[in-house]
Amino acid sequence: MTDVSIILPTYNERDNICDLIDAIDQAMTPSGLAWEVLVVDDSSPDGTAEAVRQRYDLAGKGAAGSVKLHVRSSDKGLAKAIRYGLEQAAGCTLVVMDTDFNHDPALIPQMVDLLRYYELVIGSRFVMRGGMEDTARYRMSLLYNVFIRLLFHTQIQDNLSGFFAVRRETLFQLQPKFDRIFYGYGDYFIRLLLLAWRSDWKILEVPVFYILRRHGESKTGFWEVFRDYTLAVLKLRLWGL
Ligand SMILES: Nc1nc2c(ncn2[C@@H]2O[C@H](COP(=O)(O)OP(=O)(O)OP(=O)(O)O)[C@@H](O)[C@H]2O)c(=O)[nH]1
Ligand SMILES: [Mg+2]
Repeated sequence: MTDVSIILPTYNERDNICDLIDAIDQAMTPSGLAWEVLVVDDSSPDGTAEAVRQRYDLAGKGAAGSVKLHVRSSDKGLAKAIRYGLEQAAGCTLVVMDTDFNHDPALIPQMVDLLRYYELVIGSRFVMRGGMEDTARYRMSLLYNVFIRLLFHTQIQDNLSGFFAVRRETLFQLQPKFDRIFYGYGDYFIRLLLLAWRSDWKILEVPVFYILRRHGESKTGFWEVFRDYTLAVLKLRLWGL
């Protein structure tokens, strides 16, 4: 039985992915939980999948931790990759995080444990001790989150972190709405949180401090993201989910 599945969407993360999996291993092993990592790679041209294949025994059975690799060649994109990972996962608890060290893997056991008391635990830059090394982006994200909170009348501070833990049975209550949640880029997280909020889930935000990505390049330009998220948010406000 797998206790925890950690979904890692990747696009051109060759120089981060193995270090991150090793860091997850270090964080999870003392917890005594059986875990799996699912790398969901959208055919990265930089050889991300190959790096994973070379480093790990992908058929490894019986170990407390295992690594699985899924390479997708159609219907690409961050949100769709995450949905794919969630649907392939075997764990009772599901965790989603970025692969570039923005999200601290050391927090995973604590987030999983807190699901004893909460239905959704999210990493948040905007609660005490949360933050971002990139201060300009921190301020802009903070403002943007205030905008989202005001627009939807929620109390969630970080609607864009994309770092979360949830029990499978809780998340899959929303399965009939997955098509309406999982598309686009990080805006899927706004839709997921809004539904969770409206479903009265108990949500906890734990502080996460984003360090700069270790290697590789961001897939997102600021203005492009700003435009896409604003369109997504307005669509959600006007037409709902
Ligand atoms: N499978 C898949 N993963 C993606 C895709 N686009 C981005 N990712 C992954 O999603 C995560 C977030 O992407 P980032 O480029 O770090 O985006 P960001 O966090 O907004 O930007 P920076 O932190 O500034 O780099 C990373 O793990 C990426 O590898 C995609 O199209 N498919
Ligand atoms: Mg990032």
